Amino acid sequence: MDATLGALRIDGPRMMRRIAELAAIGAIEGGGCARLALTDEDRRGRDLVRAWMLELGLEVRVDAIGNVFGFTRGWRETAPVMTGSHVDTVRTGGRYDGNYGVIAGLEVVQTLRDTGIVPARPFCVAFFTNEEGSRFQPDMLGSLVHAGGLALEEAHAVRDARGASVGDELRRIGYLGDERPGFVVPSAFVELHIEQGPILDAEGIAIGAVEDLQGISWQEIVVTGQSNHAGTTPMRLRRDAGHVAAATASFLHDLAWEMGGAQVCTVGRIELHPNYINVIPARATFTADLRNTDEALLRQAEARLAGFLEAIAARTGTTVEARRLARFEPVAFDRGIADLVEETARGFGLGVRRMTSGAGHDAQMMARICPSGMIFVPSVKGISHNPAEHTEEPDLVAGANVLLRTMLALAAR
Ligand code: HGY
Ligand code: MN
Ligand code: MN
Repeated sequence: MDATLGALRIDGPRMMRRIAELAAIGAIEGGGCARLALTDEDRRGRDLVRAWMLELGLEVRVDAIGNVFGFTRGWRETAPVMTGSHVDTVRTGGRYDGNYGVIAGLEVVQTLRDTGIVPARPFCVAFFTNEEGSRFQPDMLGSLVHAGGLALEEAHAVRDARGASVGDELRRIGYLGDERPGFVVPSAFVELHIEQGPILDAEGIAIGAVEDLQGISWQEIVVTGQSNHAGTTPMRLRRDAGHVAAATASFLHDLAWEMGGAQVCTVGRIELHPNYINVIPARATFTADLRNTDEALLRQAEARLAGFLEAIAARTGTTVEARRLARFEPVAFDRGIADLVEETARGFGLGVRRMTSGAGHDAQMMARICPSGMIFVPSVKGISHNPAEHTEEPDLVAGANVLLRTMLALAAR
């Protein structure tokens, strides 16, 4: 590698300034962000990133599911190397989840522009709609549609808890773009992201070369029982939807411990109706998030949950309806890209290890249409989806330098 390239580094302080500027939009106590997909805060975050893309001289294109792409010259003639992630957050999000990967991509583009280095292929920096899936399900909605995994009309028709649809909200915030989803297929896709788990931080390793990503199963479960007086109703006469929800949450917790390995189960949302201290709940609506690296074991966990719900409904005189919100099988990333990330990290003298992603990412959808991979940097104490989410600046800078070098190598292939 020639001396110029060897000495090439991103501008860390400039990248940190952009991360702070974006984090100020939808800022919440503790240094995090609340920018739920397609809300006004999300629009303001999108507008800022799009303005940066235009300032960098990128050609900005928006597709019909609101994915935003910033291209360097020549992308129509030669398939670009693409990086990207998301700028929507969970309601109690940190400032790095998704945002870091998009801003590091812009930093890569600016570094090359400032040094006059023109890669062998055009570059593209993208952010995808509704990666988090907090407001609209499934998660990774924009990249799923881009990869052809969900029809645009179906995605536009998805509604949030208040009945607002994705299509109407895209129109309302001005991001119902005119490009057809999937209008560009990159030569390769690589996503830089915080690990959001405890491994790199605990092992003191700077870079994760991500080999695969675990399967995800999301369901919404509605239990219908009967409201009754909390004082006068004997236990034998109750049809207590709240009890079923609580018992299922405990069952899933115990199931994950019993299955062991990579199995995780989470009941993240429970709503009781009518939700008063002295009224036996008539209805409980709750979510079940099951994940495993092994598809057969994930199916086993789903079957155990279905069996448990059937039995407890019969025992309690309640009815139970489960609705699938998201279901993605485990994904293997491109081995060659994982090797390249590992080699690039070592080239910088950084510690690196292969690993699996516990979280879902847009890269798992891009893997359906092109060679894709991910680069992880440590999350302090593994905390994420929490305003306290933190990654040390040297780690953020190291990750962006690995992204720069990896994208150049992919362009040269
Ligand atoms: O749920 C996930 O893994 C991702 O944050 N959407
Ligand atoms: Mn993310
Ligand atoms: Mn997330």
